[in-house]
Amino acid sequence: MSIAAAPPTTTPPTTTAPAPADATPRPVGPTNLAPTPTTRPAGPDQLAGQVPSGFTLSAKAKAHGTWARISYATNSTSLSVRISDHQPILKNGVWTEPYMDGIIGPEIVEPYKGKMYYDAMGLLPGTTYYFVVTVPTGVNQVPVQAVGTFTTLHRTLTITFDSVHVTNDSDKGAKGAGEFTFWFNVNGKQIATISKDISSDSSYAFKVDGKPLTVTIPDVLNNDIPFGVQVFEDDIQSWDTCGHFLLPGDVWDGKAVDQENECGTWLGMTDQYSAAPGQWKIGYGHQESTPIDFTMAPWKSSVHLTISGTITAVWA
Ligand SMILES: [Ca+2]
Ligand SMILES: [Ca+2]
Repeated sequence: MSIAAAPPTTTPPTTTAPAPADATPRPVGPTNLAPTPTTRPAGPDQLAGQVPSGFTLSAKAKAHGTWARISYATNSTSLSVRISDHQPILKNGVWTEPYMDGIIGPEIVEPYKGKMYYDAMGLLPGTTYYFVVTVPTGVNQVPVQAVGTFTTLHRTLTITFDSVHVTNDSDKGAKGAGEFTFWFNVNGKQIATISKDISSDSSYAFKVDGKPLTVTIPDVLNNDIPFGVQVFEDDIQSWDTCGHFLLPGDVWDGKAVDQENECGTWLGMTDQYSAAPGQWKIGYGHQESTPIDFTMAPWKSSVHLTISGTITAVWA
């Protein structure tokens, strides 16, 4: 596993003008978004009576999937960062967000040596945002701001059902290994069926055609992804009639069967991947590229087993 995008290790530029000579092409908005206040198309220098504040500022953004890092350089001891999905406008010489309800911020940031950045968390994937960084200045001083835009990365989700560990196959003594059938369902679709005899205190790694049991879902934006496993342990004898239950060879209709009788044991287990941005969990925020492990186990049953799997988000 790896974090896809390591934090920048380079020190941000320490001069203010012109724009920082970073190698990253600065995205261009629908209209001219000035990269630094020094290239402001109109405003401060046309405002009568304003004097330079002496503050310097430059800023740039690096977008991830659900967060972005705004790196800046300034000689100010304080500044504010505002992130919005609305394009800022230049009004009376000041960059402002038209709806004044930024998605994030304004956050007051106090720069100190070694941490000249602000991480905007809780963003949506595949979405364009704008940032406005502002150094507080006096009313008679030329505003010191940096603006820019970035687009968060798209998410491709991979769900892998790794293995099952059976602690009790429900088939006592000489009845032999449990005769299991597993139906796998992801996002409302059956993706695989596997039948396998597995005895108590043993594990089985799921394979389909010799490959891991994996499903990939492209471009997961803000929709949660449900998934589940249906299990049947077969005890059918020749004289039993179990016609209306899910049986090997059937297609799972999505209804969870939770039943135990002389014909066998049916279990339904479900879980879901939450697409909402999170901050401090594995698989979210700074750890958004770290695989999430999951397990599923029935609560009450003569069959005791645990299914293990992994969910991985890839951002591009
Ligand atoms: Ca049984
Ligand atoms: Ca059995």
